[in-house]
Amino acid sequence: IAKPNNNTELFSDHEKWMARALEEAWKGVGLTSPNPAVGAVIVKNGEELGAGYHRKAGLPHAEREAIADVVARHREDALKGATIYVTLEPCSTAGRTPACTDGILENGIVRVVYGAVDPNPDHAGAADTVLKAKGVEVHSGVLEKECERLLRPFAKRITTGLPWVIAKTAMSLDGRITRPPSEGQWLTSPESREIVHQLRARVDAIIVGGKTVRRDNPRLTLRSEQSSAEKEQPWRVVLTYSGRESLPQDFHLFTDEHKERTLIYQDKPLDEVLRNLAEKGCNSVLLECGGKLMRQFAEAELIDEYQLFYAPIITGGEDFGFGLGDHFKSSLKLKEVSSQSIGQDTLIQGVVER
Ligand code: AOF
Ligand code: ZN
Repeated sequence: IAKPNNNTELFSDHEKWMARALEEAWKGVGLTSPNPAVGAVIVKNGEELGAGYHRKAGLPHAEREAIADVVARHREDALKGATIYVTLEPCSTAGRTPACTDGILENGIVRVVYGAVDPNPDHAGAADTVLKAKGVEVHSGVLEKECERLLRPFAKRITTGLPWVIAKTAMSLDGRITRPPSEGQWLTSPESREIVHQLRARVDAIIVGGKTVRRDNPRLTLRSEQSSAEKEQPWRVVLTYSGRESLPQDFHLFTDEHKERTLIYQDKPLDEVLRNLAEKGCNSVLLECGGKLMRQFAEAELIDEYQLFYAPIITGGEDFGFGLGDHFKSSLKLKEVSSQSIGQDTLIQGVVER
């Protein structure tokens, strides 16, 4: 379907600048919980005047970061008559920080283009009314899908009280998560393990079972270059039936410099654990557990996204990545599926259809 001719220019321009705003927003992924990752760009006469992203809850929102960037690089009145592109609808009430709609109005910005409506019921859709009443032109829904994708973890928590759950498993082609005992512990290549580290930097908590802890004595930490003053170490969550005493007290999780970021849940329903993590401000969690626990999360319909790393080996053995047992009531179906080569491995990603 052809777009209306006279709009083609404007439309593609909006998308171009929104793509820039998304680029800014991505810098904040993993840093902003319980807030969303948001990016903004300010444009006038076809030129970028400044940009910014939300860095941390309690710090200025993306819009105010971008405004401050323009003021730092140009004169303050450069903002008069400008357009702001923001991945999320600007907030219209004060929270930890003042309302962004006020910042937009005070600085003489005349046009607001945003991607996704704020899933936060305090704001959802309110910006349009507030801004239009003061004569600001508002466009919404530009690159909406991409903007919503970025917001998913926040949207899930704020609308359901549960975090966005990513299940990560490294497996042999026959679906096993351990190798013959005479071989090393790793199934996948160093390249895949690097991707897993990047994944950890995007989430707020990592969940494993007691069995994995006993077997691997994992650290579940970010690499030093990924952690910073801004990025807190994700919570390291251990689910156990037999309690903390059953886990070796000299293990990394209990002795290293992040030991206060280790949480133990004993005998708790999985949704209760997730709810509790959401209450602590987690928008997203990563499951790095073994087959049995992974299966329980899947059966309880708590998994939102899969990241499956397949190593080009066939191992046999008993440790299936998704546990053993009867069929599920019905298959989980994935959408937005992609596959890519990572070193020798194949990564298959997908989002669970609900
Ligand atoms: C952000 N960053 O760039 C935008 C947000 O407590 P506050 O003041 O930080 O407000 C958080 C809410 O503001 C958040 O739930 C979301 O609805 C809205 N927009 N939040 O953290 C941003 N634009
Ligand atoms: Zn705001």
